[in-house]
Amino acid sequence: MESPNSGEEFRPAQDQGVEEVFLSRSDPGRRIHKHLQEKLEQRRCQLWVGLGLLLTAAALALLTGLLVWHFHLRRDVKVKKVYIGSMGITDQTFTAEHEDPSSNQFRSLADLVKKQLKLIYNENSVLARYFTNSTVQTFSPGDEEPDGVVAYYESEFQLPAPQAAALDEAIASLEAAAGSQRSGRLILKPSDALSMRGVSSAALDPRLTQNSVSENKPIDVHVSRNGSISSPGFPDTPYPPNTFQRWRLRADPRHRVRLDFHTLTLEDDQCQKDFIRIYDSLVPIEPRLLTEQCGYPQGSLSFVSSGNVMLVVLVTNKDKNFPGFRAFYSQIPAADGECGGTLSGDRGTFSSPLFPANYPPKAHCTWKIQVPKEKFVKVQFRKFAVGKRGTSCPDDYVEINDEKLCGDVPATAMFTTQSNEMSVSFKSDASHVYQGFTADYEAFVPSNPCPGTFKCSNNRCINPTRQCDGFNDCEDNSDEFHCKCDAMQMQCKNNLCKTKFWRCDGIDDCGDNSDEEGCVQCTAGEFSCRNGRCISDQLLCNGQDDCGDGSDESRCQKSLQLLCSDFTFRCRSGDCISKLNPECDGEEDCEDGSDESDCACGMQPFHSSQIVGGQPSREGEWPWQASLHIRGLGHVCGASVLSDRWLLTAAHCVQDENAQADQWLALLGLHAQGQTNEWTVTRKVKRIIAHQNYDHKSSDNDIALMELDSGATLNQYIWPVCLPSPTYDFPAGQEAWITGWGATMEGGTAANILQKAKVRIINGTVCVNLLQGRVTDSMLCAGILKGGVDACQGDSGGPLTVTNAAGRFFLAGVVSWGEGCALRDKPGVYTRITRFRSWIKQHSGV
Ligand code: 4AZ
Repeated sequence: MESPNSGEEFRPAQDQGVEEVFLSRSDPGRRIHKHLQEKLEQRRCQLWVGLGLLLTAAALALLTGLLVWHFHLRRDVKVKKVYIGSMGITDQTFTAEHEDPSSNQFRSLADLVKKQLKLIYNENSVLARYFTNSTVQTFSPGDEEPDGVVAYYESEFQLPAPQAAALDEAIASLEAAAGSQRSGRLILKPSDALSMRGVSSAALDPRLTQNSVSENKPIDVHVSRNGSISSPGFPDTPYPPNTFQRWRLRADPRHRVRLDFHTLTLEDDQCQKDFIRIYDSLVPIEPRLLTEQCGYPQGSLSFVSSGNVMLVVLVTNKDKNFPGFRAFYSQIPAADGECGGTLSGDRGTFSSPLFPANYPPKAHCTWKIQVPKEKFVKVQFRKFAVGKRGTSCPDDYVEINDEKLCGDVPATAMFTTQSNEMSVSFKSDASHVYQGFTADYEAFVPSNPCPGTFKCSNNRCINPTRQCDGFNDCEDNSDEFHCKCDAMQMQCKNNLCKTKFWRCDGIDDCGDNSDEEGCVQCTAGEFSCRNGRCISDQLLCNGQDDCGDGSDESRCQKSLQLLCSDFTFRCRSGDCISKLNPECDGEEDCEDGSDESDCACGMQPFHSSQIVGGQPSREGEWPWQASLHIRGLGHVCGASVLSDRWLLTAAHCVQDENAQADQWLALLGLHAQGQTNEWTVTRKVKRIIAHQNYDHKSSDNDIALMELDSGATLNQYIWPVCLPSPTYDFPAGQEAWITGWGATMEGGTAANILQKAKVRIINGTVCVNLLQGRVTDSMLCAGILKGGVDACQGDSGGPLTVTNAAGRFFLAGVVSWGEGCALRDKPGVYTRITRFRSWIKQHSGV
C-alpha cells in the first residue's frame, strides 16, 4: 500500500478542491498533474475501504469469539452445589454403632444409602447428569417405626451455573415424589436397595459453610436422660469467635425432643454474624428450621421437635464479650403434643399444643366447642402468637368461623357463633414455630349476652361498676362513652371523663392530650418556672438563674457553668452545670470529667446493648437485685447492690427484732429462690445502718444500709446499680422497673423466680391526693393507676429503677409501702433516693 506521501505531495482535501477548480481552467502540462492527482485519490479510497474491511472483520471475529465463549466455553464453567437431606429407611434396625462413623455398621449402611441416592438421582435426567457424590453425616432411630433408621446425608452436584435453577427444581420434585410414595420401594430396585420412607433435601445455608468459620466436631446427645447443652466456655468465659458448633439431639422412638433455654445472650446484630439455629432434623435443612435467635431474646424459648430429633447450630463471628447460652434438654412422649377434641360446658380454656412452650412444627388440631342448645359461643384469645405477622397466613394459623388468623390478634377481639357449636382449628407447617395461643370460650344467651354485667361494643362483659369510672376497662373505651362526668372528674375534649387528679400530671390520660392543655399559667413565649414565676423563653439556658430557683437552667442541652442550685449537677471540682441528669450519660460535661467517673454501674449483663402483674425476668437481667433472708425464715425483703460490700434496703425491713445483723443472710446473683449456682454469692451481714430518722408510723426516711461481712466478687449476675445525684430528675410519666420475689397478688404467696414489672413515675401532687396526704417529700410514687401492676409484700427494700439516655439503670426508689397491692388509684410508694444521696455517701462511702 502506498503512503499518501509517496510520489506526490500530500495536501489536505480542502486545499485539493480549491486547486482542482484552478486546474480545470489551466494548461495541458497541468493535466498530467491532474491525472496523477486522480490516481492518488483512487488509491486513498482503496486504502480507506481496505482499512474499513479489516476493522469490520476484526470486530466480527471478536464477536464470534465472544459468542462461542459465552455459549460453549462458559457452559463448562462449573459450579458446585451441595444439598443436604434425610431419608427414612424402614427395613433396617438402628443400633448404637450407627452413630459411630468409624464402625462397620455405619460404613455399610452409609454405602447402601449412597447407592440408593445414586439410584434415585439416576431416575431424573438433570440430577443424573450433574451428580458427583454423596456423604452420609449421621443416622438416627426412626420415630414412627421404632426399628427403622433415618439417614442424613449431603449430596454434591457439579453443574454449569445456568442450570442451578433446574437442579433446585429437580431436588424439590424428589421430596414431592417421596411424599406421594410413602413406604414405597423404588421402581428400579436392585437386590441390596433400601426401603425408604420419604426423602427431603434442600440447599445448604451458605452462612454455615463460610471459610472463616472453623467447624467443631458435632456433639451427639441422647435426651432420654435430662441434661443441658451450653456454648463453649459457658458460663466462665464468653463464647469464642469464628465457631461453628452443632449439637445433634436424639430422643427415643415415639418421643419428642424438648429444649428449654435458661440463658441466651449472643451479640445483638440481627443474626448477621452470631446466631443460634434450631432445626427439626439432624442436619441443617432450611425448610426444617424452627427458629433463629441472637441478641437477648425475650418470649418463649422452649422448643419441641415434631419427630425424635433436633439440631442446634451455633455460629459465631465477632470476638466480643457475650456469654452464650445454656439450654436444658429432655424428651416428652409424642402423645403430650396431641391437641384438639370436644369441649363442652358453659366455659373453659384451650391452648395450642404444649403452650406456653412454642408449639411443635407439623401440628394439626381441631377443637369442637359444644354448649347447651339455646346458647351461642364466644371465644377470646388471652395470648396469640401464631405464624408471621402481616401475611395471609400461608404457614401457621388458627381457623375460626372460616377466618384464618395469624400474627397478632388483639386481646380485644371476640369471636362469636350464631349457634351452640363452634369449630376452631390450628395448623403449623414444617418450619418456624411461635408461642401459640391460649383462648377462653364461654356460652351466652343470645338475648342477654352479658347477664348482670355491662356489654362492651366488642362483646366483652365487664363489671357494671367499671362503667364511666375513667378507665378503659372494655379495651375499646366503650364503657367510657356517653358518660356524665361527676364532681371529681373533668371532661376531655373527646368527651371522656377522667379523674381531676390527672390534670396537668404530664401524662396524656384523655388520649387527645386535652387533660394536659392549658396547664401553664404563663403566656405564649414564656417559660413556666417550677416556683410559678414566668420568664421570657429567651432567657432559657442562658447560664443565668432567671427563675430564681434554677429551673430555667435545668433542662438544657448544653452544659453551661452556673451558680449551684437544686437543679444543677455539682462536679467534683465544685462547679455546677446546667445539663439535666448528666451523670454517666456517655458525654463528659464537667471540665474535670467527674460526671462520667464512677460509672461502672447500672448495666445489664454484657452491654447488650412479686410483684403483682409482672413477669418472670431472665437470669442476670437485674444484677443489682439482692434477696435478704432471715435465718430459718428464708426470703424476707429485697435490696440493691451498691458495691461489692454495700446493699441498700428499706428501714422497715430491719426494724425491731430484725435489727441484729447476725440474723441476716444476703443472697446476690440469685434468680430462683432455693436455687443457688456457681454465680450466687451468700454473705453474712456485718452491720445494718437504718436511717436515724426513720419513722415507722409515717414510713418517712424508710432506708437502711447493709454492710456484708466480706466483699462479693462482681460478675455478670452481681453488679451495682447507679445512684442518682441529689439533683437527678425522675419526671412524672417516665417508665420505671420494679423487681422482686414478693407476693404475686395481695395476700398471696411469694414468687420463686425473680419477677419484673414496668410502672410509671406518678406526679407528686397527684400521689398526695390519691393517698390522702400520707406522701412526704422523701417519697416517690410509681405504679399503674388503672391497677393490676405493683410491688407487694416481700418486695420491700428492693429497687425501683429508671434507665438514662445511655441505657444505664439508676436507682430512683426503694420499695417502701402502699395501700394494698395493685389497687386502682393506689400507686406504690418508694423512698426517694435523691434525698438520701449524701446520707448513703456519709455512711457507706459509696
Ligand atoms: C409490703 O408489705 C408492701 N403496693 C410493699 C409494697 C407495697 C405494699 C406492701 C406497695 O412489703
